Amino acid sequence: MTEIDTVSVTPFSDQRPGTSGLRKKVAVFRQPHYVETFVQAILDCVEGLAGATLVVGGDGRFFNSEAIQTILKMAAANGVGRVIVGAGGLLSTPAVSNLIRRRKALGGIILSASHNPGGPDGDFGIKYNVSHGGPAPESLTEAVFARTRSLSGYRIARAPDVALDKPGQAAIGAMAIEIVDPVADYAQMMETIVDFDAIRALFAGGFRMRFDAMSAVTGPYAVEILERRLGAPAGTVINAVPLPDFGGHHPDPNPVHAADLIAEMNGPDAPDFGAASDGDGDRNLIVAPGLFVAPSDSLAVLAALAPLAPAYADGLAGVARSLPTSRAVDRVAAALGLPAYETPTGWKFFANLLDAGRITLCGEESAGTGSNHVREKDGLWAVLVWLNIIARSGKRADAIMREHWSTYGRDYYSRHDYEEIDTAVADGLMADLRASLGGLPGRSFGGLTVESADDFSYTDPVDGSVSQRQGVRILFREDARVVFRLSGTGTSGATLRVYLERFEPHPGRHGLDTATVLAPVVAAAEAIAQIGGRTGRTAPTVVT
Ligand code: VG1
Ligand code: CO
Repeated sequence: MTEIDTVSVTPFSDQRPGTSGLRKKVAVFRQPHYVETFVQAILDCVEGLAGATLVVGGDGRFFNSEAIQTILKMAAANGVGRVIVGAGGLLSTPAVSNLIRRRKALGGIILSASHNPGGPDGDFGIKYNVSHGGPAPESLTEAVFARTRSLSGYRIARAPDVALDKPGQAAIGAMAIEIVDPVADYAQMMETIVDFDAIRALFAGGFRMRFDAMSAVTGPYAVEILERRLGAPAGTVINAVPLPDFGGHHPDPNPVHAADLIAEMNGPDAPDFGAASDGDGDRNLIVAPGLFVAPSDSLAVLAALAPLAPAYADGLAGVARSLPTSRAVDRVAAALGLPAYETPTGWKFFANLLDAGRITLCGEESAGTGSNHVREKDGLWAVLVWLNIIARSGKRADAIMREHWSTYGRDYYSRHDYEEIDTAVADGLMADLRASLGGLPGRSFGGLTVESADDFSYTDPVDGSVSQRQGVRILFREDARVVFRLSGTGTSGATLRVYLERFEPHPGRHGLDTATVLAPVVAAAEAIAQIGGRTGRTAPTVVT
């Protein structure tokens, strides 16, 4: 008999999940009972746990292995029937979503802080996904938060650590543990979605690609799929080995943190196609030779051309984007007669729409795109669909982007992040901004006149749930827009995100510098929110 310990704890007050699970400094997670309290709260709040199957895996960051051993022992002590865990403790976020669905699991626990840096001084995170494979809805994350503040103890099996280094079977007491190849099921799924033969022919013809896995979880997936199954030359995938500290980098696929890739793609002998993914493999960055593809534009291109991939050959049911994502995809939807939805930030809001069959594709400005094949954003999937589009259309990636702008117009887009600002200052800025909204319409800032201003509230069309205060959006008559919101994934101070965009219909003006086009919008945002005066910052921390 495996003995079960019941350990008494004093609850924590800071375990409210944010945009994507609970995310904190590693030092916070390493406090005694911290992981255990959060995991017990999850296990207490999900229904039907007894005898059920859970999927567990993470992005390989520092503390991944320790957390997984704790979760396995707690799952056993709480009556879980079976845990499917990735060998080495690795599973990308979309691979977890796929396994939950394919194996009809009750849910899954993903260990990741996604794009946040890792290592002993970095960040760690835990997120829970439900039976459809998507992130837990707010009703569940709020219930978990309430539980973390009230529980008095947790249950854990007294058992040795389980060897997870290679696929196989294990057990703790009556609970079966199935250690799976993290890549196999995912790679198999991709073969059913995109045209592998067409992409194989592309590579066989000398097409050159660079994929930066950023020393995070996507490395093994990209090597298996791009190099082994699709025949891309060895070395196509760089930084392919997952490291606990991501080699000291932020595994955040944007032009700032993927600067080497951008430089190579702008160089004299640039490959034909460049891509990168984030810590847990759910985001993607697309770079054409000499042309960075804004994630919002990538979503629009996918919406327009996904039917070139076998899984979408019959067309799309509809599309969705998060509030701060540019309106480029809306223009495609309008042209094709597709329903288009605008949701709050974070994938949990897309899951209901996907489940109800209202949309096929969705995405976010932060380089997350996905479809109804899982209930998470999926970095490598987006890269493969782009390759499929290139292979089937016979066009270069930069030509595809430019032709898209000619057809639909271009939404110049940029995001300005002000990181680690004082929380009280950030809250004050947002509160005053909200209070000022009523007086903004009709006022002019530089050459821009406010058309409308509101605080985005979302009513889920499927279950009727309401999510308020999801971001301040200001629309200008000149077809420009600013969105302000505070990040829900940061771990120190507050991060103010300012999303800026301006539409340009004329093809003769599609080759301009983004910063120049957006300068008046930046000035209007500053005049409206007084960011400099309030935060003391003269410039954003990160511009993407
Ligand atoms: C950020 C992004 C958001 C994304 C979220 C989780 O959230 O802006 O679009 O869904 O990260 O992505 P926030 O609240 O910091 O703006 V991931 O790849 O970190 O799981
Ligand atoms: Co991520």
